[in-house]
Amino acid sequence: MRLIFLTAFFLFFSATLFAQAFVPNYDESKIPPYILPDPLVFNSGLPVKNKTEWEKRRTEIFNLFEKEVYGIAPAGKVHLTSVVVSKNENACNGQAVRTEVLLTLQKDDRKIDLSLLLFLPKSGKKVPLFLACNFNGNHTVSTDPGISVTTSWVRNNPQVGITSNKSDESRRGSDSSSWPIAEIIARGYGVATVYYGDIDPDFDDGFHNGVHQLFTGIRDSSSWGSIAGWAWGLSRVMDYLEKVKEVDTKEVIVLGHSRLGKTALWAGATDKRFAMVVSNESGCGGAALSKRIYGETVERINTSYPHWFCTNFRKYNNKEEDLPVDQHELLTLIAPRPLYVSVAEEDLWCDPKGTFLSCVAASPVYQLLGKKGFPGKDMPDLQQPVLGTIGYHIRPGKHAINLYDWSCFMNFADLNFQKRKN
Ligand code: GTR
Repeated sequence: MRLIFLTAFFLFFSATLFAQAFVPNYDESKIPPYILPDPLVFNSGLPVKNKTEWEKRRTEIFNLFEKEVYGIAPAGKVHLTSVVVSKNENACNGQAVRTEVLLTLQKDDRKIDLSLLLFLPKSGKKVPLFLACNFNGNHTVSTDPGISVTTSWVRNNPQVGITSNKSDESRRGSDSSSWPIAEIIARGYGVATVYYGDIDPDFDDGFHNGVHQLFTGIRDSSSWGSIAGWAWGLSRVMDYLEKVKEVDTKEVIVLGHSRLGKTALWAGATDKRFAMVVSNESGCGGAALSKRIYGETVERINTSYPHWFCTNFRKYNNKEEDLPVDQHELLTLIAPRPLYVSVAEEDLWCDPKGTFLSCVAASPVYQLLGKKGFPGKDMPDLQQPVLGTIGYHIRPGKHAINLYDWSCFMNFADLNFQKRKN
């Protein structure tokens, strides 16, 4: 009897373990045959023939992404107030003005605060600006001692001494290699950043904190997840930037790395005020094609991060073939605006090739809209950026955002904003 019990227990235990073990596919020959939905064919099967028809088709694609992937953000408006908290007139060796602004978003009797950090070159002109969330708090992006240490929830990281979900002074400047602020300023761009945890803390709490708490409606399977929340927060920052006289609001670039690269894409899709989008190593649920089933999969991302997407997205766990959209169509939602997508050679989890193929498959929409789109059909060599209306590079190294990446983003922005002025 005992033996039977022990055997049954062993079998159950190993089956559970087996079910949990996830082995990502990194073998191109094991990619299943797949058909990508055509962004230029209506759900009815009819072709999209011109710009006017594209706007209707865009709405179809947008609705699918809202309902099935990221979730629908509530339509209600919030009241925005701002207070300047600190200013350094001599940031970046006197080249920039650094400001911290406390933004309060209020809806009825509920409110949340976002701390916005802004660096603007002292050019005396309206400047183009990169707007991006940061991962660990504003004080981590620069060594400037005047930047407030975030008091918001942060993920524990015992290796660097964070054990009670609070950051501290020791983390000041710890992410500065991802934020080459002096170089960005020297090239004439401003930078604005907000800690993504201010917008929505990155853990699954059933959507009681962050921006979700501002709206009290009943949630369903297509309600917004955290990525949609972060993107919505970036739009509220844009509401504020529209009032900053030094910022050229026709040249605001929304940028993000990794989960925040997914966020930047969704922000660009939901808010056409973003004149350009940059998405670095955004992978699954970002710029990489899901139907290739290479690296991170839909099931895997929904399991590790159940709060990032709407619950409808879980219908496609291990059923990528049933997805009514794929991520190249997310890119088409940004057309005709310039879009730059970048990857790293060793970051296979993010599927660099699937990201490239996504750019290729988005290109016909740009072309229909009279833009160059994505030139070429072969993966470029390392550090050979492709520069169409969609730009792309692959660089050596791992999952990160560094000075090389930023230099490419600025080259691409220079090019496109120049074209706009000519
Ligand atoms: C990973 C996740 C990726 C990517 C990354 C990040 O763990 O699987 O989708 O978003 O995190 O944001 O750093």
